[in-house]
Amino acid sequence: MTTVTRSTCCYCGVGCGMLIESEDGRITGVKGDPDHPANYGRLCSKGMTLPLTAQSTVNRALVPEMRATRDAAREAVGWDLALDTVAARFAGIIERHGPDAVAFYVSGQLLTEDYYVFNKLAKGLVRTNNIDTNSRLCMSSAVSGYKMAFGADGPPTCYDDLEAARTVLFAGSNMAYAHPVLFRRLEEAKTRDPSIKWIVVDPRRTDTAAMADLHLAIEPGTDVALFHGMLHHLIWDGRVDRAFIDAHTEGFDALKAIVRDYPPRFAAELCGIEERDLLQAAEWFGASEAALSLYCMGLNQSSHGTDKNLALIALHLATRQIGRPGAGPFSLTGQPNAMGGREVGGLATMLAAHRDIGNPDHRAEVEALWGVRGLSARPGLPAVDMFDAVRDGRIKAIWIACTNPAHSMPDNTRVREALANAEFVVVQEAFLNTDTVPYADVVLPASSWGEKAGTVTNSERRISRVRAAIPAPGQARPDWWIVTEVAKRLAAHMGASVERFAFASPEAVFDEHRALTVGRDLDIGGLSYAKLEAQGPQQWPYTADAASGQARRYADGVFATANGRARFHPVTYQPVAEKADPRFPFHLLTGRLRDQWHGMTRTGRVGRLFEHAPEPMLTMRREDAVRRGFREGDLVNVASRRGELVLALQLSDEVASGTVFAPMHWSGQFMNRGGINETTLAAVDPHSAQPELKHAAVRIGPARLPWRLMAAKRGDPLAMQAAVQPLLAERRYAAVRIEGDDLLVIRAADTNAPAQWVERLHDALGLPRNEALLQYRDAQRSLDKRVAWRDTYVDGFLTAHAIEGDAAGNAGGDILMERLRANAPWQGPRHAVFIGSAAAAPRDRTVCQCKGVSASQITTAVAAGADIDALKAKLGCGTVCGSCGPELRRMCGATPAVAAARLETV
Ligand SMILES: Nc1nc2c(c(=O)[nH]1)N[C@H]1C(S)=C(S)[C@@H](COP(=O)(O)OP(=O)(O)OC[C@H]3O[C@@H](n4cnc5c(=O)[nH]c(N)nc54)[C@H](O)[C@@H]3O)O[C@H]1N2
Ligand SMILES: Nc1nc2c(c(=O)[nH]1)N[C@H]1C(S)=C(S)[C@@H](COP(=O)(O)OP(=O)(O)OC[C@H]3O[C@@H](n4cnc5c(=O)[nH]c(N)nc54)[C@H](O)[C@@H]3O)O[C@H]1N2
Ligand code: SF4
Ligand SMILES: [Mo]
Repeated sequence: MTTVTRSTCCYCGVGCGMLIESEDGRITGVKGDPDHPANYGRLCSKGMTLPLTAQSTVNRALVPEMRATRDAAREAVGWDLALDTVAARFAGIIERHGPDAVAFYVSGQLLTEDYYVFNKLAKGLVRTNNIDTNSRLCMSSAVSGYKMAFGADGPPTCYDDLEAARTVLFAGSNMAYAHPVLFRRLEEAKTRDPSIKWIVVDPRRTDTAAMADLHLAIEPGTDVALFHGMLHHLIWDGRVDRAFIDAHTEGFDALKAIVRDYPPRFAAELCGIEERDLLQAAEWFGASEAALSLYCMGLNQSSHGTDKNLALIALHLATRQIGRPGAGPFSLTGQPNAMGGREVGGLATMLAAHRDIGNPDHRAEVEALWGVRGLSARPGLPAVDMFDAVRDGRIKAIWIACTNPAHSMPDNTRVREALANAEFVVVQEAFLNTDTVPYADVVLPASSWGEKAGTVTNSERRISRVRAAIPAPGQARPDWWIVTEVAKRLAAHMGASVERFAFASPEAVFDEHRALTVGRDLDIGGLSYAKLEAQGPQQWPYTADAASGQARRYADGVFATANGRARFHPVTYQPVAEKADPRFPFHLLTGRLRDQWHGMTRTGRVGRLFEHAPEPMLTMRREDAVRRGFREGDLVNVASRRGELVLALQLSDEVASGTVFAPMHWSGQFMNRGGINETTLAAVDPHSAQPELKHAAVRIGPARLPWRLMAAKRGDPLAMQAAVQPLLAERRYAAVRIEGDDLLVIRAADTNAPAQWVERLHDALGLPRNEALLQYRDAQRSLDKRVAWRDTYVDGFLTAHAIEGDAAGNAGGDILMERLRANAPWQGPRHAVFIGSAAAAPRDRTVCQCKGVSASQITTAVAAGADIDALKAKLGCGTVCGSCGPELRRMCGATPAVAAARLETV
């Protein structure tokens, strides 16, 4: 019997409602919830494949683990011992060194209830504000921007504005990849009404940009100059709303004095774009009936991210593009519960329910509600400073939950040094093979998507229920439970009341959180689990006397500042923290791919999700590559002042000359190094402390690695991946991926043939060493080819192959790969399996994952005259989740009216 459980997707901030299907404690399927107001039944490629990520417990954290000393291996222990140990070690360190000697580093992927108890533990029991989260890397500039401009955090807009907007400005957001279901809503609105204008501000021509009416491919980091140039045009053309400015804002004249220095021509020059394009953008924005801006990491992840937010918000305020349907500055949240984290005050610089640590009245309110005294008035350390403090010993113990900082923090070598240096590290994880887990003294196994219950808040301030469909595997427990169990033990050590953490359920936690919001801007006094059950997901604020939540804020022009006026801030354009120079001449941009999620602990379990981008690549402009003698697929060395790694080259005209792009996703789990953050830098924004993850200066050189290996084997891909993972770091380049349901593919390269490594890989993969193995060695050409047969060649099925040697001799790799993929008995003589023309076509990229349609099928159809509708009808691509739609359109050559020469007025 199939059970259906209503829940929410655990990936992005769109917050799609999902119906999880399960049978006998196993998740069997998932559908979009037709009644959820975020997605109305839609899901993207990642959401649709969630059940596939939950099929196996390989690499899941199933039992608590501990190690006796730093050099010892971790061993399984009971929950009681693990919880007692964490509490005792924290208590000891707090007693010896004070509360600020411990820290908590948590995540926007925790549920609100998990987040709440962590925050209460740190701020209310330990009395340290050293609790920060990966949202510092993600949303903190948006938080600073909103607070400085409007007096309170949170977007004024809602998802219905996507359909009501007449001009949509995407600023540093690749929504086609990062918020796909909302992008579907925008696509549909524009199809219905093609007069809607899209402007995309992004140094890269992303799939989002390729669909725009106007793509402003600005130089990295120049957004403030662009927005000021646009505002300059609107001011001196008399297009600002002086009445609104006078009645509802302050600080305009100071900003105007600064904007005077950014005439459009000069601003366009700073941005590296045409002046007429800047003017066109200003016209479409300023004169629109409703202009909506959608912004994300291209603005936030900057050493001037707050300024970028403020300059964009200033455009909205000056033209009164706010407070009515379809208008407003809409910060898209990345993680499923980045908003919930902000609500419970889950950052080192804030208190519960949007209160401030530095405000004695706010502290007193929280003290009264929690029944405690002496909340710390000292702001805690934000992420980058926190790990620096761990590194230099000021912080002795750190508890990390639901995030993988050894991968995702900038300059992550520094973070690894910090973790190696810490006295005590706790990692609360659902999966064991992340780059952070090896540093753990204690691993606390957490239940994860489909197994846990609580609430999350999406980008439009909408609170949805998350429900468990199946029991957690092994002894994994929900995050809120783990935290309260440690908190009770720690309270006992500290002589504090254990009662304060005696929550019986997530609902009890939610009710306490709700009480703290009453009277605040995010008041949810009227909301409860029962109401969410009866009325479905609701937006905040939702006060006790309200019949529903509030879709839009500040519609009356009254803002959350003390005097009710929104504030302009006199910000100026500042360049990126690390300028390109002759030694490091390239601008490195980083970001996301369509089908992978962050460190890939979940998406990396599904073969299908590798098809769109099988290996970690560096994208470079074709001309730049030709000038350096690089070809598509070449391995290149990417080096910054901090670190280096080898990536395969992808040539494209999507990046500008002098700029390269690397995805953030790969880590030590799927490659030999800790990923692109070995090269990024920890420069942060002065207001938000958010690091500049979007930009670093790098040098790109050839990676001279003549020894190559290509191997693949059929079997349980997760088990094989786990066995191979520890070997990856030993090679100069190594990447592993899953193909289909049961193939693991490994590629490696190095300067010399490594002694013994191939044999260890052979054994890790479980290749046979009997007559089921056929091996061919050519010492002269230093070539070694192996094929493994199912059983002993009886039925002729290949189960694996490996080929290694000098690059020149490697031509047979593709043909063996094809023979393995064919999964049919080999017909010829055994030894002939090695022979074949090397002309086997390299594997095609899959564009449509739902229907398995490849790039070459699409290009062939397009060459024969197919348009997007014909592609859908003929090949079926783009007809299920729609995530490939933007790419299909781009492949059809539907190029946007970029750099429209004419200046139209709307
Ligand atoms: N598929 C997928 N979706 C995701 C995630 C994922 O891992 N995978 N993660 C989620 C999370 S947590 C987040 S935060 C969001 C992020 O969502 P987005 O911010 O939309 O995604 P990114 O690719 O990080 O960055 C967006 C764009 O910023 C551009 N950019 C770089 N520098 C600049 C600049 O100086 N100015 C401007 N204007 N643009 C610049 C980059 O070229 C990039 O295309 O995605 C969420 N959704
Ligand atoms: N260069 C570069 N770096 C970046 C970015 C970028 O654009 N460029 N983006 C930054 C941004 S915006 C973000 S948000 C971060 C994301 O960076 P991380 O937070 O490090 O990313 P994830 O891989 O999602 O980490 C979540 C971890 O939680 C685990 N997990 C999953 N479910 C549960 C659960 O229910 N409970 C517990 N306890 N654990 C669970 C997962 O296995 C995973 O290891 O990366 C940042 N780093
Ligand atoms: S858009 Fe995709 S990843 Fe984001 S919540 Fe919806 S289904 Fe999940
Ligand atoms: Mo994020």
